[in-house]
Amino acid sequence: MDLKYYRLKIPMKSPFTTSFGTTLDKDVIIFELNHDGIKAFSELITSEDPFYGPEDNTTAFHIIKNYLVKLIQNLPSPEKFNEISKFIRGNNMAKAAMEMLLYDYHSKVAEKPLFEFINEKPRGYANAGISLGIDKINVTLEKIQQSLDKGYKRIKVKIRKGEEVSILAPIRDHFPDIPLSADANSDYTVKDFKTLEKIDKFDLIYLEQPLYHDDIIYHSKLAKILSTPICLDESITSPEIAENAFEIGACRVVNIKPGRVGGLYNSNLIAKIASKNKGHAWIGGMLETGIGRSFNIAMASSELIDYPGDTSPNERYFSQDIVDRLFEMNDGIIKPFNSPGIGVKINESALTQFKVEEGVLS
Ligand code: OSB
Ligand code: MG
Repeated sequence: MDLKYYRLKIPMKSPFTTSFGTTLDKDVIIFELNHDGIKAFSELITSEDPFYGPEDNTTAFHIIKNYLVKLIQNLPSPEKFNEISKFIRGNNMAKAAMEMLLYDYHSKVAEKPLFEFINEKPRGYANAGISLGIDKINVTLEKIQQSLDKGYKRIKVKIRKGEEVSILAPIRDHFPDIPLSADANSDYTVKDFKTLEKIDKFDLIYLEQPLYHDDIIYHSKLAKILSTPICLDESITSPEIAENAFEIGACRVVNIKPGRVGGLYNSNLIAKIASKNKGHAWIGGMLETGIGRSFNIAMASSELIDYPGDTSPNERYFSQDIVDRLFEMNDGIIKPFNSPGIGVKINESALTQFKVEEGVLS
């Protein structure tokens, strides 16, 4: 088994601002496995800084290089990998990069498209929403109109403390009836419940991760006060926490990012937990390249994923992506590729253009 990595820096089409910072370039690590004529890929969803969650590119790469590479030498099934990597605590994003590499590999061995390989109930397509970063309000209004024209099924906007009303009020004035949500990326605290109550009048489908990145208890208290349903993103790091979050009423909706929960196996378990609790699930994103995106779209093509996700086609993020095939969206629907595994590979000229480092791990 040969394993290589590439570190790339890819310019984003436009800056993406959240409550925790602005992304101008995508600084990403891609893995490429070669074995017996099969080539598999995966993408690490961490970024340079630990601002979304506790891992970053450096910590995750350390875990992969010094702990996880050994565990995938015999190309275990993803389920088996989940089991044998449990003794390494946390570090889900690092684990997910290896787990998804195994999923791509094994679905290629089985000669099945990934969306069929991983989903017990494949729907065959993903419902697409868009996540818009914080901008001047006129820019946001214009981007919303363009997104609606393109067919997106749900608009999500980023908010931050002190700007919730100045962002959401003009949006609702201009677009009274659109399916709208807001994502705070953990910007509020237990002292802000009064402020958060102001959000109820905007009739959002849900409010995403208002409080602490690792909390479910305060979210369950907030959920009792708000009429707006709560969606958890950062806090849901395992199927067990998802189970608890639904049980105590901390959320009615869950944003599943395969990279945040340790991979696709856990993503499926969490989607089932949401459904069992009569909640809702959708697939989020981390501004992935076409490699990570193809895993997200495969996962989003399951019947268990009932809400539109942050799964835009490649062109929304990059003028030049690093893959040989691009997703297309029609009427807010994106179809996964119908060839084995993720169905995309690296475009060599884009790789040369954006590569800042490469190396061999095995
Ligand atoms: O919280 O969902 C988030 C991007 C980076 C970090 C966190 C988040 C996001 C997004 C973008 O909302 C989703 C996407 O389009 O990939
Ligand atoms: Mg989020």
